[in-house]
Amino acid sequence: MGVKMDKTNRRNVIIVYADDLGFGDLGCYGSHRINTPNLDRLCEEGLKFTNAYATSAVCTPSRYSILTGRYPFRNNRAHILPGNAGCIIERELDTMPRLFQRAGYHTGIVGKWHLGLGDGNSPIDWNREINLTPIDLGFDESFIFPATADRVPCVYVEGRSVMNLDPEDPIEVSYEDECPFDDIPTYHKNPELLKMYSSHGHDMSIVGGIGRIGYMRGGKKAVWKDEELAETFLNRAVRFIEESQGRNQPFFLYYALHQPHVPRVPSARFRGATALGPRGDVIAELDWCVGELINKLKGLDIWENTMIIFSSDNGPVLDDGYVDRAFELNGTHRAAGPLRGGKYSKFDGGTRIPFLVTCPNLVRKGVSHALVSQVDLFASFAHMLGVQLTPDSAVDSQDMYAALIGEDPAGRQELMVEDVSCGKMLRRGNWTYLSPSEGLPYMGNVRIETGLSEDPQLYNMDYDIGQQTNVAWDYEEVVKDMEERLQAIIRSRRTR
Ligand code: NG6
Ligand code: CA
Repeated sequence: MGVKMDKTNRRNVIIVYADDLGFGDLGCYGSHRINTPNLDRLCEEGLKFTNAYATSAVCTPSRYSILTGRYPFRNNRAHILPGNAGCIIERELDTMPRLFQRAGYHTGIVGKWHLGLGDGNSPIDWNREINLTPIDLGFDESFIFPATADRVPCVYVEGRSVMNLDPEDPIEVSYEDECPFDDIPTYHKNPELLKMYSSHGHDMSIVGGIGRIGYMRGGKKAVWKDEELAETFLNRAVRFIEESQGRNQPFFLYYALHQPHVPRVPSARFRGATALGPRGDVIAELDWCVGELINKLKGLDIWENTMIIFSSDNGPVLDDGYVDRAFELNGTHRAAGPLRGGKYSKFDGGTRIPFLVTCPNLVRKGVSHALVSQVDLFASFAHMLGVQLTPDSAVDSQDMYAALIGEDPAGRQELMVEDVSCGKMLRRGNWTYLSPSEGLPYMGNVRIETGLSEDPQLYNMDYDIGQQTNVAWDYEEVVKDMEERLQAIIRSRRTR
């Protein structure tokens, strides 16, 4: 585990991870209708990737991969989790923050978690210390919300405990279909309390005037205010960075933004910031958060010595279950850029995401077409830090350090991604191969093409970035080969 301690491998590292931000949502990726000046500036100062992928078209599995260096299929619980799920990362598993700890870093997480809390042996008691949180997985400091902005409990968890909990007003959470609490406001019983309507789902508890997934009772003082989420997380991220300055250690921060996931509730300042309604406004707010972060780094004079990776956990969706006029006001904006499909989808819109890497004097400026996966960050950081990985660490992570800093224009030979129902896509060179699977080709509620088909699909991304022309019948050998390769990856042993 030899760690070389020269200045170059003692850089601070920040991963800024957006939630449901699409390949076309940022100015630097072609958006004209949402201004993102801060991310565009970040892009200008670093490297913009055009062929970077999350490992999944939804949140939990992508987050599992980034933090463990494993493809989601290696964990059969890596699916969109309810807010009361046990933690799906085993306590013993090597994690990215542990890697940084081994290299002598101070580590922190701020923002969305969505990987479950508690060891799962008994239901979580939100009124006590939680026995398995990010603190047990390599983060020295942790300030999170448990699942998503649309799932209860709508509270912050700091370290092991719910923040601002009043023992006189204990929190109870249920994900049963029927509400077990007869004294709480619910969507169908108390429509007069709603300030935002559901278009599908989100009709259980009402918290802060918004219908949520799951039922929650109590915890009145602990409940977050949706319009304050962005600033609360930003302040915590800034506080973590400031406090890290007092230490003789570099830091690693995983800053998981909650935007632009539903429900989209910007702070007053960003209400109406764009012509696209709440979805555009929260992207403008997200951009502001990143700008504030950069200003902080510059103010502390550590910008030169900090690497930032900015990305998103999965592709975009307009209507994800609330009536917030995302479709009506979208106009000509293309949230997935030229890609087909979006969140949930096996088409590239589900998993090909914005991916920016900056680090002055290290990362080249410009555009990289290298093929990289978020699962690769783990092994790439190990390289950067000079830390040897053990055979069972980050088994799917490839060392893409040279690609990340702009020295290798090619990156991976191939990578695998999953759609919401765990169907597989293999990208190899210019080919995308979508393995046959049952299911509807279109998700009507979110209006997204799933990419599901009982026929094999093969697209040449060089000529057909929008995946319009299936050439599987013209290249039967390629199809056969790629299907075999997918099966081989799935069967592969869990060692590096
Ligand atoms: C879906 C939710 C959606 C969103 C998603 C998870 C409904 C109808 N839809 O089940 O709103 O919460 O789960 O998103 O409830 S993710 O980005 O965290 O994966
Ligand atoms: Ca997401």
